[in-house]
Amino acid sequence: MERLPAQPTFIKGAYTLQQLPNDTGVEVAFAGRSNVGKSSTLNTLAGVKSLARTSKTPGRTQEINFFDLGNDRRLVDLPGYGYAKVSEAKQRHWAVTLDEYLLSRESLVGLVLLMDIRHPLKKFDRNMVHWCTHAGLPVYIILNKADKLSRGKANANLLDVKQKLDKFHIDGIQLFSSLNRTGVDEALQKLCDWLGLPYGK
Ligand SMILES: Nc1nc2c(ncn2[C@@H]2O[C@H](COP(=O)(O)OP(=O)(O)OP(=O)(O)O)[C@@H](O)[C@H]2O)c(=O)[nH]1
Ligand SMILES: [Mg+2]
Repeated sequence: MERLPAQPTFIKGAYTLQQLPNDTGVEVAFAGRSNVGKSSTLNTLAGVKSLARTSKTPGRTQEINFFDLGNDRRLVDLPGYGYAKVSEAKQRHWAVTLDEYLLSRESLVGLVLLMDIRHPLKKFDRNMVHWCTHAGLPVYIILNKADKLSRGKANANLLDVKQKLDKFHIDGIQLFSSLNRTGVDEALQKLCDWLGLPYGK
């Protein structure tokens, strides 16, 4: 399968929790540190090049962006965490908003947590995995930008992260690259599973 079986369309960007779309149906959110490739991954999986805005400069996504897949299914592109040049007040706003979103969002069925395969398991990532497993929110890990490493090194890092998260109940972990399409099929399978969409090769 090359892309999701339903074509996503942009619904809206929310800066505050009051602006979120109705909390019905099911949605899957993409989280991770700034610049790990959340928006790019979403675009690759959707099969639409510029659905979510991407950028070489960290801090591109500044709102919680919602994409409609039809039948009350949604994808959610979250703002990146930990970009120093974003003002402290704004970072605090996002930390609180993100916490609240994760805590209260009933339609959220799973979180895709992206990490740069070259720098996995930073403090934010550990906190997120910890939090999700305690809150009972399924978390699936994508080690992104796998094209930046040799296949051997990428697989070694995958194994290492897996082992380090051994005691946590993560839903799965995989390598990914938008550049050479490593792991696209595997990620689509997970998304379809979570969203209740048909999956076919
Ligand atoms: N080599 C490589 N670069 C990638 C990949 N995915 C994303 N990038 C690059 O990483 C940079 C950041 O990508 P974004 O998708 O904007 O990252 P983001 O996580 O949404 O960033 P914020 O919205 O700022 O948090 C861009 O320059 C992308 O081209 C990948 O699989 N491989
Ligand atoms: Mg982004």
